[in-house]
Amino acid sequence: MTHPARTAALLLLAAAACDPQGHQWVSTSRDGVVEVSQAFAGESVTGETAAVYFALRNRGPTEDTLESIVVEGAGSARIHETGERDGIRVMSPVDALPLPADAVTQLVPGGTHVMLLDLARRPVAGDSLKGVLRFRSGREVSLRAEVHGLTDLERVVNNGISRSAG
Ligand SMILES: [Cu+2]
Repeated sequence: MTHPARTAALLLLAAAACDPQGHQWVSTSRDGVVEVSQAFAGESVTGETAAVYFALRNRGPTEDTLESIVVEGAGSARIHETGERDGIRVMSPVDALPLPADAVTQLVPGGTHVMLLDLARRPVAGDSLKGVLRFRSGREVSLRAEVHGLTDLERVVNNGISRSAG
C-alpha cells in the first residue's frame, strides 16, 4: 500500500539532500560585479542577537562599500569588527565595509561579521535567514544564510546557568 503522506515526506528528504549545507549558494548584483557566497549564521544562544558570515567578491575595477544590511525578522543589522582590548575580545560597530577592487572580502567568526539585533524569534540550526545587502554604488545583493548549531558553546552556557540556578 502506498501512503500519500509518506511519499511526500520522502520527496522532501530527497530535495533537502541536494543542498545539505547551502554552501553552493551564490548571489550576485544585477550587473554581476558584486557576489555573495558561503553565507551562514551561528545559532543564537540568547535569542536576541545572531552573527552572520559570508564572502563578498568585488569583480569590478573600482572599490565598492557595503553600507546596509536588512534581514527578515531582525530589527536591525550592524557590521561588527572584532578587536582586542586589554587581552579581551571586543566587538565594535562600523558604519561601512569597504570592498577593494577585484578582491574577496571574507566575514568570519572571530573577525568582521554582521550582527543581527532585536530578533523576532530565536534562529536555530536548520533555519535560513534571508535579507538584502546594499552597497554605496547602488548595487543590491540578496542574502540567504543557513543557521548552524553552536552545540558546544550552548552546552557550556546551559551548564553555567543550571549551576548558578541550583
Ligand atoms: Cu558582533
